[in-house]
Amino acid sequence: VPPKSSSQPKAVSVTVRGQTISTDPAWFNAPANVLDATSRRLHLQEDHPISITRQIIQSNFPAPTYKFYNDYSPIVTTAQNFDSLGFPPNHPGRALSDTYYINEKTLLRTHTSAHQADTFRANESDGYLIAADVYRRDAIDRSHYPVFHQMEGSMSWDRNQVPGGDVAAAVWKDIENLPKHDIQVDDPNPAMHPERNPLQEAHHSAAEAEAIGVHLKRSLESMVVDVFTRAKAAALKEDPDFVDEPLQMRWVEAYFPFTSPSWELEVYYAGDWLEVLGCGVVQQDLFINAGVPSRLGWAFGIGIDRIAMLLFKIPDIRLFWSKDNRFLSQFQGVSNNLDSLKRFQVFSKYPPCPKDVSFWLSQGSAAGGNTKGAFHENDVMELVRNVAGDVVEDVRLIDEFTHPKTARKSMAYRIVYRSLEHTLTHKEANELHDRVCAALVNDLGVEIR
Ligand code: FA5
Ligand code: MG
Repeated sequence: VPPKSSSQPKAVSVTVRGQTISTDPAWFNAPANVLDATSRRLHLQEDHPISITRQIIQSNFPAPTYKFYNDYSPIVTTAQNFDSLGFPPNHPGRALSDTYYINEKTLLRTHTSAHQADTFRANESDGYLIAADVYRRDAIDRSHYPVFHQMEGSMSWDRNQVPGGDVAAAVWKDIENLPKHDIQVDDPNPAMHPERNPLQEAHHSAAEAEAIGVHLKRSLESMVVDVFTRAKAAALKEDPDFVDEPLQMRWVEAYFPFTSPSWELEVYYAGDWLEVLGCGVVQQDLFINAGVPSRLGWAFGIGIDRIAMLLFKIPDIRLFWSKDNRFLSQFQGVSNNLDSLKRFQVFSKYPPCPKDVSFWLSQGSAAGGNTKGAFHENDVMELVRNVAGDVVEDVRLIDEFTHPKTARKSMAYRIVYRSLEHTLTHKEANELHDRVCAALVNDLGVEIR
């Protein structure tokens, strides 16, 4: 149960996309700005960069091999979001500090994987893509926002439908038909690791898992290469002398409860490695529980916003929520003609306004926990977002220590305020910061130093 707070949501029910759900005060923690976002559906809004990016990703996974599902409701059950995917009961992702709940069993999906089990059960095609808005209590910076968009993808082969029941051979044949690219992708780790990333040996052979892994990685690499090729073509249209930074990608070992082995793909962007997706070989229990035990295959989940940032060179994830015409008008007509893509022109760069706040935690609330009364960093993030809205660009812990005598814990955060639409005056920034400090005291019970 999160700490009681004055900004705590109080409604007895919420209506999301026409569905009314009763709230449970012990669980309900979705603030109004987050609930409002459920009606935006940016991934379906014509000529919106999120929607354009969805279309480009989709074009790399063609119908009828892949079927597209773009309209699943964001309201799901804990069974869909966690249990069906093998999340253990104590998994941190289930905590109120990380997830927006409506009541004990109902939440705003935290990932598009919430629809994997249902889509496998429907069994309407070998492959599928699911694009949707997802919700998480998370850090605040230029690549994290509490609402973002994911594209889930999966491809599977039915043992009973491939020649001789030889899935590995069938997958290798399909690999030959995938688009080829000539980018060198770093992939330093072995395909599988006996403890961290094991083969599901009760269900398939190493040859099958390896072939599925290659098909998965090649499909995703080609998609990223396509995104970069389109971005480059757009830049060259305006500037024939344009020279792009070479595209750099690398595979990193990962862990998800619903895939094994698992990987993440990172792309080098603006001086840093940016994680763009997670993926892996689907845990066979998902297929078994969905009534399709003879299928095996892969799944991935991409952050569409992150790909859109790479594609358009958009410097800040908040821009996607902007209703400013200087932003939206730049993408006009692109949904109907993806080749008319233009390079995004930054229309403003207003100065940042960094402000620090340090405070003592209230007695007995150790940082990092998420049981009753405990301090959790995501509570700070959300509180700042609730007060300052999209004017907050970044929130970062810059110092923490425990007083040697009193054992009280002190934390210091740097909050960067910066509007995307105008220059913040000192007065505006100070007023926002004062309200943030007051809310920290009121809602989290801290003592400002
Ligand atoms: C998942 O959500 C898994 N469901 C992905 C998956 C699907 C794995 C199928 C295996 C099989 P993760 O939490 O890493 O994984 O999120 C996936 C992607 O979403 C990230 O790589 C990133 O691109 C994007 N993402 C995550 N958090 C945020 C955020 N706060 N803001 C914007 N994008 C985010
Ligand atoms: Mg991740």
